[in-house]
Amino acid sequence: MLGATVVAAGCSGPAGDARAQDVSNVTAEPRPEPRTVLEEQQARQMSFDQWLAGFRARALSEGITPGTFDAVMAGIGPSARIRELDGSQPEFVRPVWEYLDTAVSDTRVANGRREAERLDATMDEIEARYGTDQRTVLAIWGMETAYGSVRGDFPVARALATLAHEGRRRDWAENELIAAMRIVDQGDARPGELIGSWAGAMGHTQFMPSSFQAYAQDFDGNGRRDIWSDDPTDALASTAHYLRQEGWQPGEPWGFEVRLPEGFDWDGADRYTRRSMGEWRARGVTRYSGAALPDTGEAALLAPAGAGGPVFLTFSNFNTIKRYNNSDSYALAIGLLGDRITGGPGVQADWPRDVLPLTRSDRRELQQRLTALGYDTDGVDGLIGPNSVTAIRNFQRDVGLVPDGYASNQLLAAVRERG
Ligand SMILES: [Ca+2]
Repeated sequence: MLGATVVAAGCSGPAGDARAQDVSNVTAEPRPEPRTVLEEQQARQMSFDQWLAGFRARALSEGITPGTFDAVMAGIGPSARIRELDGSQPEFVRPVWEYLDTAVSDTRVANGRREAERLDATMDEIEARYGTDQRTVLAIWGMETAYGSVRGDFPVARALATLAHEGRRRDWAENELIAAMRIVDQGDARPGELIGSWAGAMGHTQFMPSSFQAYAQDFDGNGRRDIWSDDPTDALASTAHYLRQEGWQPGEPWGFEVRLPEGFDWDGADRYTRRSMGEWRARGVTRYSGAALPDTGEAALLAPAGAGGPVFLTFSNFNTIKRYNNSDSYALAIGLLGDRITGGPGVQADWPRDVLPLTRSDRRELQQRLTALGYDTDGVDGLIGPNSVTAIRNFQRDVGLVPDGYASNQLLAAVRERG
């Protein structure tokens, strides 16, 4: 979802903030009296029609032709299924290793190698034109739609109309719907071809309509920017174009796994701060193989499961991948999948599968307890950001633990022991 800010389980792709769902902002509307199912349906249907009338005026004022508006919206009503999908929020955080087991499965690697071979010449041409690493483009395709095999079957107009009518992200959904209509007005797709995910992401690499408007490419030169058809050429070129425009640095890696020395200095070593290779070398960091770090580039230190698990240096291209889907786990999966497609080893250190990440309510408890103990987390929101990481590290230092800042079940137990 291009432009997303948070990953929800089960969908991904350039899909704007449909997945930028913070459970703390979701509140049920008060219902003074229960209504019958029929009354509910009538009330909702009426308000949908009211919404549609207002939205039609807005879309036409922004240049959508009446014929396109009416063709795209013909027979469209709200979808209970989409409302349900939009409202679901997982309480339990999936450990990163479980996510990677699925995301970078042997099957996805094998299928990626097959596609890399099949599309070899096309991928070379796309990389030559846009400068974006083709392994990364292949990996995004593999992750978003299993190389085009699961491209979504929701009518995008219905999905976006449901989300706009529902109201929580009305402006966003209306803007995307207008962008979708513009695709039809421009002749790139017919109304019935606007098919995608429940959140409105379309085609092989799951572009939102606004991302399509900004970045889609007619790479095969047939006059249409076609990201929906069985031929993935335009979609892959569009993805390469997107990444390059969002800052891809040709020739730089996304990152790689590293090894830390005994007694590693964790001070200022975190996922937020990029440092030179010289600085990391001075702290004793090597490639996982033991080989020296490269001479150039700047990278941050990512320890997704704390000091007891695999550790990576991540370069600016890692953050560019996150422009596609703003999640460290997603970007790590893309990097690792691309590596493995081209024969790389994948993750080499063992994951600490008994040290679990905390649920959202556990994270709140951790923040409350740390703050009470004098380690200020700057609020109790259940999200572990830089302030919480600093508080955790200060606590860890004071009690003699490795100050990796990782909010695990073991850390929470250690905090509970001290009050
Ligand atoms: Ca084309």
